[in-house]
Amino acid sequence: MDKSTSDHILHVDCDCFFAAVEMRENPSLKTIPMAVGGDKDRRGVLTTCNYPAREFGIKSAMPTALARQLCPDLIVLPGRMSLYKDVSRSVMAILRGYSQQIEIVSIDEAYIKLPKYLDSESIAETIRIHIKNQLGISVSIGIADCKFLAKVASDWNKPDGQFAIKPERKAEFVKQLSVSVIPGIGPSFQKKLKSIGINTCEDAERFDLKYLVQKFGRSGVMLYERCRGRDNRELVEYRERKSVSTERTFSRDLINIEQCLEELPELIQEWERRVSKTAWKTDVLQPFVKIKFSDFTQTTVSNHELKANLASFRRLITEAYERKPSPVRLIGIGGKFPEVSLNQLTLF
Ligand code: TTP
Ligand code: MG
Repeated sequence: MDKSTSDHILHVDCDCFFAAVEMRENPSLKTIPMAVGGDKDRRGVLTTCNYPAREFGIKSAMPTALARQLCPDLIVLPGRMSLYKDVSRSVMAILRGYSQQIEIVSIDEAYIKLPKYLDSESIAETIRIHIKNQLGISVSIGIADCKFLAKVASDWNKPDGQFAIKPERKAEFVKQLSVSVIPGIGPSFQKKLKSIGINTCEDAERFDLKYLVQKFGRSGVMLYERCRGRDNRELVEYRERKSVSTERTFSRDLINIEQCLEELPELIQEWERRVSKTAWKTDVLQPFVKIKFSDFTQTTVSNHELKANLASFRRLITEAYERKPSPVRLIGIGGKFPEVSLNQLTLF
C-alpha cells in the first residue's frame, strides 16, 4: 500500500511516436535510423525520428537536409497523420480504462490521476505492458504528485521506461533540476535567470517571492512554486459531449399547452444552430424535453425511439405538460448523441 498523502499524477508519453507507428507497420525499420518528415528537396523538416537515428544527433524539427548530412543512410518517410491519430485514440482509450480523470495534452501524451491508495508504480507498469501488447508501440511514464514533476519524470527513463518521484525524495530531486525543464521557462527567460545566477531549482529557491515577483511578474510566482516542486494545476479533462440542448425562461408563465407549443419553433431554431456546430445531424439525435413549472418543480421526458424534430418535440412537450397541467416558467429541448465507441470519436 502506498503511503502518499496526495493522489498520483501519471504523465504518459509515447516514445518517438510517429516513428514508432511506422516501425510497427514495418518492423525492418526498427534497427536502422529512420525519421518521419518532409522531403529535403522541398526544404522539409523532420517531425520525429527513431532512437537509432537519435544516436546521430538527429532531432524533431531538424531540417531533413541537415539530418541527411549527419546520417546519409537515414530513411525518411512522409508520414501518415490519420494512422497516427487512430493509434493516438487507441492509446487514450486504454488510459481511460485505468482512470476517468484524464487530460489529453497532445497527440502522444496525457496525464491521468490515480487515487492515493493505489499502487501507482505497478499500475504504470501494467499500462506500459497493456499498450505494448495491444498497440505495438511503447510509452514512458512519469509518476509524481503534480503535473510538472510527472512530466519531468516521464523523460527520465525514456524510452520504454518509468520513473516515480516519491514524496520523501521529492525535495532532493527537484533541487538538482535545471530550471529549463519547467514548462513556461523558455530560452529567453532562462537567459535572464542565468544572468542573476539561477541555473537550477536549488539556485532559484534562494530568492524570495517578493524579489521574483518584482523582477518577473507572474512568471516569478510560477518559478517560486515550481522550484520547490509545487504545482497545483488540476487536470483539464476532456469530456465527451453527450447532448446538445437549449432552454428558455419566459418573462410571463405560459398557462396552457397551446402557448407551450407555440414556443417550440423558436427553440428548435436555436437548438438546430447549436447542433450544426457539432459533427451530428439533428435527425440522428434522440429528443428530450424539460419543463419547469412556476412552483419550480420540473419534469423531463425523453424517447430514444423518436428522431429529434418538430413533431417529436411537440409530442414530448405535451406528455411533460400533461404530467402536471399548471403554469410553465421554462421549457428546454435537447438531443442526445448516439452512443459510439471511443475509437470512433475525433479527438483532434
Ligand atoms: P514528442 O513526444 O515531442 O516526441 P516523440 O514522441 O517523437 O519522441 P519522444 O520519445 O522523445 O517522446 O512528439 C510526439 C509526436 O509529435 C512526434 O512523434 C511527432 C510529432 N511532432 C511534430 O510533428 N513536430 C515536432 O516538432 C515535434 C516535437 C513532434
Ligand atoms: Mg513522445
